[in-house]
Amino acid sequence: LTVKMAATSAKLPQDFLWGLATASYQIEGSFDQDGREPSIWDTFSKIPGKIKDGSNGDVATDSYRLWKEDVDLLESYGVKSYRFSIPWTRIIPRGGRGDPVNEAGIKFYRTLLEELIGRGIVPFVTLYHWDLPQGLHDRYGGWLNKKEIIQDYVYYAKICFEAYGDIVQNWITFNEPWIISTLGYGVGVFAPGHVGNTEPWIVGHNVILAHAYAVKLYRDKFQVSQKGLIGITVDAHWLIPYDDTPANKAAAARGLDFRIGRFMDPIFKGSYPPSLKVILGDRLPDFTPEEIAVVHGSSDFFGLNTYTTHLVQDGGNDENMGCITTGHEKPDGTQLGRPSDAPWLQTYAPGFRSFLNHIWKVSSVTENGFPVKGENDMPVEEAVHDKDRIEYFEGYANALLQAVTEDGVNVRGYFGWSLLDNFEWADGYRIRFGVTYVDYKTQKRTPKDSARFLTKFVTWGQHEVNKFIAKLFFPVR
Ligand code: GBH
Repeated sequence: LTVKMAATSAKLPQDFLWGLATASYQIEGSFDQDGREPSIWDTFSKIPGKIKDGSNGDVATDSYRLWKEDVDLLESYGVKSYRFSIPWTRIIPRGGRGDPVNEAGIKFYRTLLEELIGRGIVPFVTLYHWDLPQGLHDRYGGWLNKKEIIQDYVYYAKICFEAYGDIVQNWITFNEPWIISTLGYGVGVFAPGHVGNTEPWIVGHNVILAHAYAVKLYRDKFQVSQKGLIGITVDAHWLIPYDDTPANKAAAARGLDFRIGRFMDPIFKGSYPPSLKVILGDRLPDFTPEEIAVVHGSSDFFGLNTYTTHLVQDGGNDENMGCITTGHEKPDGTQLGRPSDAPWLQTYAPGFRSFLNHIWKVSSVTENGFPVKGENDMPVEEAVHDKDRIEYFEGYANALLQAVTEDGVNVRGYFGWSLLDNFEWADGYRIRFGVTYVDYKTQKRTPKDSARFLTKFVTWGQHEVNKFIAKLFFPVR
């Protein structure tokens, strides 16, 4: 296996975190064990027609039982960090601040965290990766009910800070608020499956506030002693104008306003991007002065999940993206990059470098990965030779190195998606993102070539940086 490094004198920060990521509902299974109650994804995935292959996360990769095997894999891959999510439904199964806390759930993640730390793997914990307790949705409308949901989310966060904050130094409040609000409450392809053009903006607003008040609590009560970082992760494709026309250039900028500025501008700049108001008018909620004071500055880092680049043209009526149309086909009819198994994703590493430069404050790329075309139809012996995924990671990791070493962008971590093939939401099990192949009948895990590639890349890169740092990355037990 050869590893081509663009920047041989790579200087990544000493504490740069190379890692892999997962999320609870996509891997855990054991949906009714140890006191767990349903989330909106349990309910949604069981509605006929919502998941392409009719599957759900009842078993997934069985990681609630096989978690130790997964930690073995992480260790064998030599990653420095593991990003996973804690499901609210195992901590407070019915969700509310008056509902019982589940000791079995608390204990499970404590054990997992201690195991990771014992093996020198830094945990990066997401508090919410889409699995809202169904109880809260039924009781008061979940994310639509500002007054209730903010208090319940902050209470849930508090339980986690208390239970794990002494050993968790990296918190992500929310994974991808655009997906939560827009795909869940507007387009309806994700849980809870609502369709409409008002709810997404209310939900997005409430998620920002829940995030901000949880961060305030962390900073007021925990950060001084626990000394961790807390922030939020958004998702976006890098957007390039289809051509040089002013309308398409403006469309690309507007698309970024709607996908990430919608969340990151209130947090980093103190207000929504003006382009939102133009299109949404009164449907965009306002922050009170007291609220915006809490929201502004409420993230210690800019978490970014990004997989691909889209070409943008002005027009269309998809107001969720600011009335733009996107695709991968260039004006000359050729494709931007290599197609994957998911229609929305093509390889385009130069776009990644541009994106990192655009968000010069970026602190952590919290997801980045590739489903090889046709992989699900291959036998395992073939699937593990995932050349296209290696090419993808190689291109993106080198783009990252260049952004840091040549462009001076401050990137602090990189998490490949994903440690395992897993439940790919509405696509079910048909699309595989893992660097580890999972046989869903036996739950046997087989490392793919891309896992070994990442190990080499990380090892080699650190070795070049400086042998001492290499030791920090791979603590000898
Ligand atoms: C990440 O979201 C998620 O955080 C992670 O859980 C997931 O497994 C990973 O992506 C891979 O998809 O265009 O209508 O087909 C990234 C944002 C959200 C982009 C869903 C693709 C597909 C919806 N993704 N979206 S659609």
